[in-house]
Amino acid sequence: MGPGDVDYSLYLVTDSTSAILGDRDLVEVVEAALNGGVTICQYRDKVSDTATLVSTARKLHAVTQRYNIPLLINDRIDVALAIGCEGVHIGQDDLDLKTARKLLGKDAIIGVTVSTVEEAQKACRDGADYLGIGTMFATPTKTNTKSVIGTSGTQQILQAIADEGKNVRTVSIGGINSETVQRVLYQSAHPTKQLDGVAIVSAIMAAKDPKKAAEKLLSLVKTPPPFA
Ligand code: TZP
Ligand code: MG
Repeated sequence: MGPGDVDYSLYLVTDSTSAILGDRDLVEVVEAALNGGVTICQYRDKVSDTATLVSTARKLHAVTQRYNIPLLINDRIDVALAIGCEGVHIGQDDLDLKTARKLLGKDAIIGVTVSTVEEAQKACRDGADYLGIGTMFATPTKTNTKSVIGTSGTQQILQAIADEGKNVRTVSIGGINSETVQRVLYQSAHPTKQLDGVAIVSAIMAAKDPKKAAEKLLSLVKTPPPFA
């Protein structure tokens, strides 16, 4: 699977904090979510040490490979290289995209978080495969976000990407759940550039039944809303 073939419809971003994971096993929760139809997964772990990151990433990769979906690592190019997974997701304060590309190669999937038109234009020009556009809505999962941009800010960024003329894929992130997902997709859409999917942490990871939560979200992503 090359970077161009990726299905971004339902992008699971993991969380290892007790507030979201509780005492459940991360790999089991992720596998349940994959069973429910998650199409791409990012291992995001701000609490574990490097040795734990590598061993957990290996376990997650064994599972995502069985489901034939890509596994990306948040922030840590070294961890992605160590386990040989499909790519990384980097923020504005992480190792820069051009250096990440040099280290990981042209076949790696590299995504970048963007909150502004300027950040989106730069990431397009520097060769991002996809952009994580956000923060859509304020969320307790990430409180140090620079900006909450809503559907109108997201639409402006989609327009800028369309103007760049590059085939960069896009997902929205922040506060997306089964109540908000259709509004996010349809109110953000620009006439020539729509979101390819939604990235979700708590609405799947903290759900009592992550499989059911993923199933419901995927069906909402695939269904035009009543207000379209
Ligand atoms: N980046 C911007 S918001 C966010 C990240 C990683 C967290 C999204 O979490 P949730 O629980 O889906 O709102
Ligand atoms: Mg980061």
